[in-house]
Amino acid sequence: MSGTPSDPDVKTSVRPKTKPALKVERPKLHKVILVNDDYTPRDFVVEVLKAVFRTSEDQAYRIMITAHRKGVCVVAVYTKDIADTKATEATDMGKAAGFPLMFTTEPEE
Ligand code: TYC
Repeated sequence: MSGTPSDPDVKTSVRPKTKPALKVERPKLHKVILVNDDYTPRDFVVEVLKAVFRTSEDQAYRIMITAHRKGVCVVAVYTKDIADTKATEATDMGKAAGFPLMFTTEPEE
């Protein structure tokens, strides 16, 4: 049939494989790190983790107890803006309640 794919006169076009003008780079991810202290109640840490990082109760407890035992625990990774915003928001929740709870950020390797 004329003009159909089976018509030997209709050639399938081949797109030239050219390099993109700019490399598309993945944004570097930043870790949010929970730091242990001697004063913030465990339950409060768990509530902050659930509220700011949207973790389950179980996951929040595991993160809290890891920081409690080892000194620090990676909570999650995000692009830099989101990691910094969440670390500040979570640290401020501790401050507002009178606790020295601290979250920091650092770039992933
Ligand atoms: N160490 C605190 C306590 O015994 C609990 C705690 C855990 C605080 C983790 C901060 O990042 C933290 N009450």
